[in-house]
Amino acid sequence: MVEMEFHHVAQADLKLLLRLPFLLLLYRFEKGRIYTFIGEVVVSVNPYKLLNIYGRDTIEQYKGRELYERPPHLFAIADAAYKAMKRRSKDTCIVISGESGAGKTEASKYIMQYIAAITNPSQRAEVERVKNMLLKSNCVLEAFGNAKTNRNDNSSRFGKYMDINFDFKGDPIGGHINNYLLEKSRVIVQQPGERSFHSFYQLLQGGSEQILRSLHLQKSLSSYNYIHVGAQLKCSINDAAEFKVVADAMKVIGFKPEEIQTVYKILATILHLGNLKFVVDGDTPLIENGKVVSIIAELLSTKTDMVEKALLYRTVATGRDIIDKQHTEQEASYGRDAFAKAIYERLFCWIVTRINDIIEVKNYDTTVHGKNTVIGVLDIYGFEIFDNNSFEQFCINYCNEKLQQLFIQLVLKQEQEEYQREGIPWKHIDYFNNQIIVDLVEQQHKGIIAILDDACMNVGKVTDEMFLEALNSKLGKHGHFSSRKLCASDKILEFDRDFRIRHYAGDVVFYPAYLNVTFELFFSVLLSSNPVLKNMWPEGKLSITEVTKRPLTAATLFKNSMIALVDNLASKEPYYVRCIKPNDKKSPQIFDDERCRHQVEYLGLLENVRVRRAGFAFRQTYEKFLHRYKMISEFTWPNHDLPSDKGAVKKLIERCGFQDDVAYGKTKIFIRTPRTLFTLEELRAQMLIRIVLFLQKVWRGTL
Ligand code: AOV
Ligand code: MG
Repeated sequence: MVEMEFHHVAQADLKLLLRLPFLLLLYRFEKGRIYTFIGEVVVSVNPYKLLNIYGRDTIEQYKGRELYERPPHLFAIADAAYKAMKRRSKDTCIVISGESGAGKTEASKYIMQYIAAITNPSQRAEVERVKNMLLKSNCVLEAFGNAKTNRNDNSSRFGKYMDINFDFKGDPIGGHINNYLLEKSRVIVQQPGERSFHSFYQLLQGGSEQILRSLHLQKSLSSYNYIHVGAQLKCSINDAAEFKVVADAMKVIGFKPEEIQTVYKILATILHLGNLKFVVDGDTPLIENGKVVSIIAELLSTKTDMVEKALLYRTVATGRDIIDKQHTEQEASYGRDAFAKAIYERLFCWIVTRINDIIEVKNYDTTVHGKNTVIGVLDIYGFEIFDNNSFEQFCINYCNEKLQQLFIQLVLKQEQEEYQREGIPWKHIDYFNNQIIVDLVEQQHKGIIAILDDACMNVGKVTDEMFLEALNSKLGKHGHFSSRKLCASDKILEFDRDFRIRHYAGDVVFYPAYLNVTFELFFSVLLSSNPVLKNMWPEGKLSITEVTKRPLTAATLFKNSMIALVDNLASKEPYYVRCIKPNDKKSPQIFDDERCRHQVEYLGLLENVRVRRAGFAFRQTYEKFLHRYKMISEFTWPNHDLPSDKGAVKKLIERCGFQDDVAYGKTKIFIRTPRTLFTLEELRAQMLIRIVLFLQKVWRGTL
C-alpha cells in the first residue's frame, strides 16, 4: 500500500511539474527531497548539506525494487540500470549532466557506492578487491583532476567515463576509465578566487618534512608562482588529510613506491619550473636562477645542461636537417609554461593508464562464463562561463552540447518518432534542437574546429585576425555565431580575436589561442634515467622527425573523442540523472527561482515532461510482453491455441481491465502509466508464487 502511495506522489508531481516545475522542485527541496522523477529521468537538486539518505538502510529499500516502488532517488536509477544489465544482459549507461557545481560527481560516487553495496552477496574475495579498487580510484583521480573554481570547491577539470564490467552473476570483475581533455592551463594560471589542481596543495600541506626536503620544497604555498594566486583561499578540501588518503589509495590500487615517488617529483618539478626566470643578455636569453635548473634536473633524473638547453633552444626538423634555434625571452617563458602543462597532462594520463592496467578485467573466459556486461557512468565537466573563457571552456561547453544532443535524440526525438512509426495518435511536441550548435562547432570543412585546424596547419602564415576573417566569412550568417567584427558595437566583444557562440544554455565568449605545440622540451625528459618517467614518454622510441611531425590538433582530438563517446553511449541503454544547482552561493537554504527556471528550461525538462505525460511510460513488442505476462490470465496461459500475439495481448489487457491505459501500435503495446506495469508485475509475482506452491504440493504428493 505504501508503495502505491509513493507511486501516486510521483504521478501528482508529474502534473505539477508540467505547470510549475521549479516550484515543485522548490517544494521538494525545502523538504529535503532532492530527487524527482520524470519518467525514467531523475532530476536532482544539489542540497549543499549532508543528507541521511545514502546509508545501508536506504540501499536496502531500493535493492531489487522496480523504479516506481520507492520515492525518487539516485539509487532507483542505479538499480534500474543494474537490473536491466543483469536481467536482460544489456549494456547500460548512466549519463549525469548539469552545470558546474550541480552535483554530478557526488551523484556518480553515490551510484558507484550503491552498485558496490548490492553486488557480491557471496563476498568473493576477488570481487571485493575489484570493488575496493574501483571506489579508491575516484579519490586519486579527484586529487589530480579536480580543483577549486569560483563555482565549485571540488570542480572536475576533466571528463570521466567509467565502465564497470560484470560477470554472469552480476558481480563487478573490473573496469575501465576514459578521461577527456584535462584543463591543463590551470597548472600555470588561475583566475582570482580559484586554485590549481588539489594535488599541489596536498603535497605541500600534507607531505612529511622528509618528503618535502627530498623535493627541495618548502611548505609555504605563496613561494610558488604557479599556485600563489589561490594560496590563501579557503577551500572545503582538507589538503593535509587528503594527502594521506590519496597516498594510501594509490598504494591499495597497486602503485609501486617508486611510482608514487616519481609522481611527487613531477609535481615538485612543476612548482620549481614556475619560479624560473629568464633575463636577456643582448639577444641571448639566460636563466636567472640556475640553482632551480639543477633542482629540476635532479628531480627528472637528467643533466642540468639538458634542461637548460631545452628551455633556451628549440629543436627544429627541416627536411633531413635538425637544427637548434635560440628562443627569445618570451618564447622561453612560453616554452617553460608549455612544458609545465604538458608534464602535468602526461602525469594525469599516465595515472589513468596505470589505474586501467590494474582494474581491467583479467582471466575472464566468455566461452566458459558467458557474456561480460557493462554499466557505464559518465561524469563530465559541467557547462561553464567564466569572465575569461579559453579553448578549454570551448571544449567543455561543446561536450555539453553533444550530451544535450544525445538526450534530445534518445528522449525527445526517438520517442516521438516511435509513436509515429507505430501509428499511435500523437501531437508533436516541439523542442529546441541544439544540433545546429553541434554542427556549428564540428561540421566538416565549415565548422569552427575545421576552420581552426586549417589555421593551425599554417601557423606563422595565418594571423589571428585572418582566422577570425575565415570564421566570419564561413559562419557569419549562422544564427548562433557572432564576432567582434560582425557586431562591433557589442560590448561583450571588446577584445581582439573574439567570437561568440550562443549555446543552448547561455552565451559564451571564446578567445581562440593557437596551439603551438613545443616538443623540444620533452627531450630533456626522454634522456631521463628514471624508468617511471621514461615510461610516461613512450615517444622516446621514435625518431625526432617523427616526433616533430604535426599531430592532429587538440581540438580535433577532442572532437573525435566526443564523437566516440556519444557513439558508445548511444549503443547502451541510457539512464539519466539531470542535476540542478539551486543557487550560486553554495547555500543549503537558497532556492534561486530564476537560476532554477533557467536550468529546467535549457535542460529540456519541460519538453521531457510533456513527452512523458502525453506519451507512454513503457512499451514492449507483443511477443516479449506476452512471454512475460501470459501466465496471469487463463485465456493466455496455459492456452496454446492463441490468436496472433497482438490479439492475445489485447485479450489479456482487457481481462485485467487496463484497456484505457494502453495503446496498440503496429508491433508494440504502449502503456501510459507505470502503475499499470507495476500491477502487472505484482500479478505475475503472485502467480509465480502460486505455481511454486502448486509444484511443491505435487512434488510432495499432497495434492
Ligand atoms: P559537479 O560535479 O556537478 O560540478 P559536485 O558533484 O562536485 O558538482 O558538487 C559540488 C558540491 O556540492 C559538492 O562538493 C558537495 O559539497 C555538494 N553536493 C553535491 N551533491 C550533493 C549531495 N547529494 N549531498 C550533499 N552535498 C552535495 V563540475 O565537476 O564543477 O561541473 O566540473
Ligand atoms: Mg564534477
